[in-house]
Order: sequence, then C-alpha cells, then structure tokens
Amino acid sequence: MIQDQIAEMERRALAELQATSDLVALDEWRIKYLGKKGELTGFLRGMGGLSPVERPLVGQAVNTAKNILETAVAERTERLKSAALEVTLTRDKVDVTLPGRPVQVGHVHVITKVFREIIEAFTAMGFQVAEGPEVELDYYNFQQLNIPPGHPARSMHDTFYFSESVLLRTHTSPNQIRVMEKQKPPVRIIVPGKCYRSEATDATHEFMFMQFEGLAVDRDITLADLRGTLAAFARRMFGEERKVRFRCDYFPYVEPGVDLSIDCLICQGVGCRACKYSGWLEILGAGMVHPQVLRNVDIDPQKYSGFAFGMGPERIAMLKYSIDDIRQFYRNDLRFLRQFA
Ligand code: FA5
Repeated sequence: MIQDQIAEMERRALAELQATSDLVALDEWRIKYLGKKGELTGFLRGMGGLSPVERPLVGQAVNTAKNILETAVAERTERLKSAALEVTLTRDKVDVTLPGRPVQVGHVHVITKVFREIIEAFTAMGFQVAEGPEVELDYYNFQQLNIPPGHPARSMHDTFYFSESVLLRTHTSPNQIRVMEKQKPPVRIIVPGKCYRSEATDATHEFMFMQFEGLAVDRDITLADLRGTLAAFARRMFGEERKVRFRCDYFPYVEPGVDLSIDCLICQGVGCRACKYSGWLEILGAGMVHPQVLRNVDIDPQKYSGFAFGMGPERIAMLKYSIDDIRQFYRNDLRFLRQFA
C-alpha cells in the first residue's frame, strides 16, 4: 500500500534528520525529501494512476507526512542554529576581567610647548593671535615691506619661489601688512607660523623654522614700549636675572631697527657652538614700523606709530633647554624628543 510506503519514507526521513549535524546537511535533507523533485512530491506525482477512492487517502497521507516533516525540520534547524551560536560564543568569549592593552600616549613636541608659552606671554600683555598663509605673494613678503624688486635686502632672504610672484614666506612680517589692511589702530597682534629659507643649515639655522611676528600700532608708541615689552617677555620666559642686549640692525620695514640677544644659557656667556663663541644668542629682530609701511596700508604716520618684532621659537627653546643644535628639533629622534615629555 502506498500509505505504508509513505509511512516508511517518513520514518527514514525523521531518522536521517536526527543524524544531521549542520545547516548544510539540513539543506541537503530538505531537497531530498521536501524539494520539488523530492521523495514526498514523488508520491503526489504518482497519484494520476490511482483510483478515485485511493486518491484522497493518499493525498491526505502525503499532507500529514509533509506537515510532520516540515515541523521536524524547523525544530532541527533551530536546534542546530543555537548549537552553532553556542560554539561561537564559547570560542569567542571575551574575558572582561583581563587587563587592557596599554595605549601609547604621546606628548606635545618641545617646539609646540615653547610656542604655547610664547602665546601665553603675549596674550597676557593684551596681544591677540592672528594667522597668515605660508605660500605668500612677493607683494606681501617684500614689496609692501619696502623691499621692491632688486632691493639688496632681498639677498638676506634666500627665497623658495614658485613663480615670480608666489613664494614660500621667508618671515612672518607679511602679516603686518595683511593685518593692517583689514584692521586700523589700535593693533596688538602676534602671528605665529612656519617660514622657509633656502639656506645651508648649521647649529642655529634651519631651512624651515618658526617665527612669531609681533605688531603694536597706536598713538604715541615709542621705542621704549618695544624695549619694555620684549624685556618683560624675556624675563617671563628665562627668569629675572637674564641679560638682554639690544643692538642696531637693519630691516627696510622698520626705522630704527634692532635685534635682541640673550646671554647664552648654554655656556653661561663663556662662548659655545650655539652662540658662535660670542656669549649671546640672537632671538629676534625688531624696530619701529617704518612710516612708509604705515602709508602703504593707509594709516597716517603723523597720527600713529608702532613697533614690530619677529622672533624664532627654536632659538628660544635652545636657550631654555640648553640645546646646542637647532637641527635636533626636526630630526624626529625619539631619544631626543622624549626628554621633553
Ligand atoms: C626677520 O625675519 C625679520 N622679519 C624680523 C623683524 C620683524 C624685524 C619685524 C623687524 C620687524 P631675521 O631674519 O633676523 O629677521 O629673523 C628673525 C628671527 O627668526 C631670528 O632672530 C631667529 O630667531 C629666527 N630665524 C631667522 N632665520 C632662521 C633660520 N634659518 N633658522 C632658525 N631661526 C631663524
């Protein structure tokens, strides 16, 4: 009897189902018994040759078997899935009590440290911080600062040019013009940033270095204000006992021009490589803003005067930490840099 064959097939299918151990085997089982060409459908296909009396009985037996097998396979699928999940959970178990991996924490670069100290020193005196571009126009870097094409002062700056009119700024002084074009007196700003000069490096010269431009323009500003401001800065940075030396210097955009040196902390003024055996280390150039520079930005030099300075934080860091070669800062030698953690 066909019903017996169906019952036999059902027993076999259930036994095989119990033997399946993973989802792939389950799929194969499903195709074999419940698929379009599976054994169960085979019984339905053979129903054409049955008598009208047998047909509903066999149909019912097939449906019952189908229900039983579908329920069984659904249960088996669930069981195998949760067994697989169990295996994954056990295998990938995270022990939350284990100590974490140590995270490497860096620290700021020594120049950044000095940079921040300089900013604090000047903002405490009422200066504001401004910024300008590193890729600069000849117009701002030279022309508006009284350095027209062919001026001998250009040879003091070994310039990296992109084109006749575009260059890498050689100093932060172009920001004097940029700021005064937009802001009329009173002006009190500092502009930190990178500068570039195509020059041979030595213990005190890099081809890329930082500068801080300072500019104060108002009524009645005198050289005494410049001296007082810079001396106050030097004492805050290096201590009350520091010796400060002003000397005449020439910059076409100031009149008069000065440079400021500090007695060399590295050799205590005796003479060393860093101070070129002079006992002094120059940290900045400065002066009273040239009347023509003020006129260039439509500020009346009869009414207003100002001072400007440009200092190198690397030189300040050298003094502060007794470093006798500026090139150490950008070599990225961690043995050197970690000293300043
Ligand atoms: C200037 O660059 C002027 N613009 C400064 C200035 C501003 C004068 C405003 C007057 C008014 P000087 O070339 O001397 O001047 O550079 C100023 C400072 O920048 C130096 O004292 C030094 O601290 C630093 N500096 C200059 N060239 C280098 C270099 N190659 N490497 C490291 N630091 C440098």
